[in-house]
Amino acid sequence: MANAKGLALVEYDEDGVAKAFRADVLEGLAQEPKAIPARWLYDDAGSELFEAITRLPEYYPTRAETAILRERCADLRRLIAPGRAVVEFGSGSSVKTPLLLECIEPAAYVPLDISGDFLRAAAADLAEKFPGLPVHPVEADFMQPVRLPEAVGTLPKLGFFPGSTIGNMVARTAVDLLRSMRQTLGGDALLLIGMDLVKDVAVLVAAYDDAQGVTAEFNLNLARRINRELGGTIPLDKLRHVACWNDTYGRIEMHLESLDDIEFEISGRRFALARGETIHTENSHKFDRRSQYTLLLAGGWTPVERWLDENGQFSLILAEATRPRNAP
Ligand code: AVI
Repeated sequence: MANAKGLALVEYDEDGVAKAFRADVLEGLAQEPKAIPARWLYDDAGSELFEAITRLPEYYPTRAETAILRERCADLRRLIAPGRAVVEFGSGSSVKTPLLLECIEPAAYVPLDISGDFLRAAAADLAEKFPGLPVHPVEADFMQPVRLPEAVGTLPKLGFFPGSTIGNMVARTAVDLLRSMRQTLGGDALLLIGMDLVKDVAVLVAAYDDAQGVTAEFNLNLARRINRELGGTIPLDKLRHVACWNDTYGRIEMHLESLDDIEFEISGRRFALARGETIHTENSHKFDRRSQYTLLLAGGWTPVERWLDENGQFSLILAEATRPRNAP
């Protein structure tokens, strides 16, 4: 679905619920093992909880990536010429985006996000911090190619995809997204992408199962959202948050595990969970250099430079849209 300007829009039903949310939940709970796409964790409450996660002592990715942006400002300025439109996939966090914008002298800033209220708040915040910079927020599902506002049509683009959000996708979806980003951004684009690294399992698990229980709240908020928006009757006190390392796929998995045999309804459909059964709610893949480069190349992006933080926990990669050429 597109609006008059040809921008991708999220479709809502008459109750104001995203149609795809209902479809994904009903489909995901009818399959075995049960799973719901992680993007539905981010309603307004989920987005706020995620912001709280980024400040937790155990959650190193945000601090590490922010440190790279601070330390590598001169490198970024050298490799990214002024005058690009920065297109951020997901609306900007309060710290990272300004660090980038301060570094590279952009001509415009275009945040893309599926969560409209959060998007508008983040865009207003950025516009205030950078009074001379044109800001064009676009409410869209960036998993599909997005037609950007005409105001930035002729500018060369820099895609910005921080936070290792790419790690929340299985390889096929990640490649589809990278290809679609290339289509959104054009053949002369650059992409600056954050990717988390494989490390000690205890460090990883602690980052997704923090002592204060904020990540547990973030995960349980999905069940709360289902109850509120889809008329669900999930007994929330019978679910617990689980984070575990899947070594085969190189990822942290989040699940909601049932503490009992339970039954509930969603949008008039009945579901059951046996005690110990889980709903898989998120993957967070961790990478090494080879797996990163393979993924980027498969998605149509050629790595230009790669930086790590001083503890070697997280990486930031600058890549350019791969130009068609003969190769062996
Ligand atoms: C947004 N994304 C990169 C976070 C991550 O680390 O995978 C989401 C998250 N889930 C639990 N904690 C953080």
